[in-house]
Amino acid sequence: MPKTTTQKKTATKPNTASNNGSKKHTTKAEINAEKGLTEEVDAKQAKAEFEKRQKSQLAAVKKLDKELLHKMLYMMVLGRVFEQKCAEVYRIGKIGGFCHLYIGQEAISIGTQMALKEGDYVITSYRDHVQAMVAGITPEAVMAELYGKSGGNVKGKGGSMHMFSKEKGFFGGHGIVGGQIGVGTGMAYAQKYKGTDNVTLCFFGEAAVNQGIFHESLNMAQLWKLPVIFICENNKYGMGTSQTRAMSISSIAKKAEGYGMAGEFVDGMDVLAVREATERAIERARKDSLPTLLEIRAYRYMGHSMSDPGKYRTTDEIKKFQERDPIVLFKETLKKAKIFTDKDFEEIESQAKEATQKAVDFAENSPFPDKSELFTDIYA
Ligand SMILES: Cc1ncc(C[n+]2csc(CCOP(=O)(O)OP(=O)(O)O)c2C)c(N)n1
Ligand SMILES: [Mg+2]
Repeated sequence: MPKTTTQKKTATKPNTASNNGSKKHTTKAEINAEKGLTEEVDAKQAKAEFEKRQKSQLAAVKKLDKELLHKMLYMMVLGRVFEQKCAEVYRIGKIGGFCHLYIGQEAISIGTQMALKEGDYVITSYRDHVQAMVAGITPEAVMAELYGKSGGNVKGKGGSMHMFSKEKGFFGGHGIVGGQIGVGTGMAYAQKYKGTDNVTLCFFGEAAVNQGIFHESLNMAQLWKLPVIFICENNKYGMGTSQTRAMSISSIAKKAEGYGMAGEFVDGMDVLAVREATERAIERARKDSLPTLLEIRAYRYMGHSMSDPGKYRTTDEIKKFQERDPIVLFKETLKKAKIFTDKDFEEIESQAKEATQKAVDFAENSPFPDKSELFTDIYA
C-alpha cells in the first residue's frame, strides 16, 4: 500500500498479517494494518483540503448562474435525503433484494450529468438511484421501483439495480461489474453513426477497471473516435477490497495514456471541479468526437450494500472524508459568496424532504405488478 501523506506517525503496509509476525506492532495504524484494515488518517489534513477546495469553488461559482447553482444544490440534497430514506425503509423490509447507496458520492452525478443537454445518454452500475433522478426520472418512480411496485420506472420489475428510462436517455442500472462499459461505448457509437453531436456518460466503479471490458472499450473508443466520457467513480473500495490491495497502480486517470486518450483526475468532493472537468470532456466529445477518461475520487459513507458489516475500514477513515463532505463544502461556498443564506438552505432541505416523503407515499400506495406482467417485456 503506498504511504499516504495523511499518515503521521508510521508507515503501514498491506497485509502485514502475512509477515512473519516477528515485529511487534504498537501504534493504532500498525494494529489496524495487522488486522487488514486501511490506514490511519489525519482529520487536520482533511480540513486543509476542504479549505483549499473552498477557495477554488469561490472562483468557480462566479461563472454559473444562481438558478443553476440552486438546482445543483437541491439535487445534491435530494440525493442525500432520498438515500437516507431508502436505508430507513430498507431496514423495515419495504425494499427487497440488493440496495447500494450513493451517500457521499452525490457531487459526481450532479457535477457531471447536469452539464448534459437533450439527447445525451447516461449509463451506470447498480449504484443508480441518484443518477436516475438527475437524469429526470421522478423520485416517485425511483422509490416505487425500489419497492417493486407497478408505479416504478420499469414497472417494479427491475428494482434497485435496474433503473431505466429510454425517454430520459438513462440506459440503466447494470449489475455485472463493468458490463455497462461496453454498452456505453456502443451507445456513443450509435450517436456518432446517426450524425448527432450528442455524447454518452458511462459511469463505473474503480473495481471495474480491472475487467477486460474496460480496456477493450477504451481501445475501441479512441480508435473509432467515439463521443463517450468514461467516468470512473473511485470510492476506494470494490465491496470490502481496498483499491490498494487490488490494483497495481493507483492512478486510474493515467491508464488513458495507454490508449492515447485524454485522462483527468478530479476531486469528487467538489461538485464545481467535477462540472468543469466534465465540460472539458463534453467539448472534446461534441466538437472533435473524442473520448475522455475521468477518474473522479469520492467516498461512500455507507456500506457497499445494505448488508455490508463494514469491517474492512476504520471509522477514522470515514470521518476524514466526512470532514470535507461535498454538500457541506458547496453550501459553505454559496454562503461565503453571498449567493444563498441559511434560510435558503432550510427551504431546500425541507423541499427535498417533502419530495422524498411524497415518493414514499406514492410507492406505498402503488400496487404490486399484476400477474399478467410476468409474461411481458421478456426478450428470451
Ligand atoms: C462480473 C462481476 N464480478 C463480481 C461481481 C460482484 N460484485 C458486485 S459489486 C462488486 C464491487 C464493485 O466495485 P466498484 O466497481 O468499485 O463499484 P462500487 O460498488 O464501489 O460503486 C463486485 C465484485 C459482479 N456483480 N459482477
Ligand atoms: Mg468502488
